[in-house]
Amino acid sequence: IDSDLFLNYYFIFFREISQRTFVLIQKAMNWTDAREYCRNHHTDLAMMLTEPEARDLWTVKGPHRVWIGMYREPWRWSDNRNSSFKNWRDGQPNNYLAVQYCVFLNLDYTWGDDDCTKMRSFWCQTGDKINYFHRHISNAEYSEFRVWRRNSG
Ligand SMILES: [Ca+2]
Repeated sequence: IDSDLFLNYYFIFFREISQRTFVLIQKAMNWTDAREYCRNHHTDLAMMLTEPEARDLWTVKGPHRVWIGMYREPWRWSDNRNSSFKNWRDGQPNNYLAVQYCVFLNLDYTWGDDDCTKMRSFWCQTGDKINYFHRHISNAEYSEFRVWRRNSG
């Protein structure tokens, strides 16, 4: 291998943790199709495991009764995580007619359980995912990077 050519093959590696954002999708879909849509176009249906996470949504107004990423049995988030945080409206979940296995968000951000086949708008979330990527760097950039590394400990 020619040494000059060899020295040009440096790569820099990045790890990026993107911030989560909630995205309202104003298309009516059943819960399962809504989840599929979110996974294809974003990350997943919206999940809020703690009150602070739920509050991120309280600053925006969505329509009434929008699917979020919670279902059962037992109650769990779309990616199978569990959380003690719940925000049920009084009297919910009531599993009315024994067909209510999916969760929607009311205008006041409380939750209700409902029939998963009902067609509703839904909240997706995007981000909250670790991305790894790399980029080729020139010999000169590599030298600079080494200096920067040395100076930044
Ligand atoms: Ca209900």
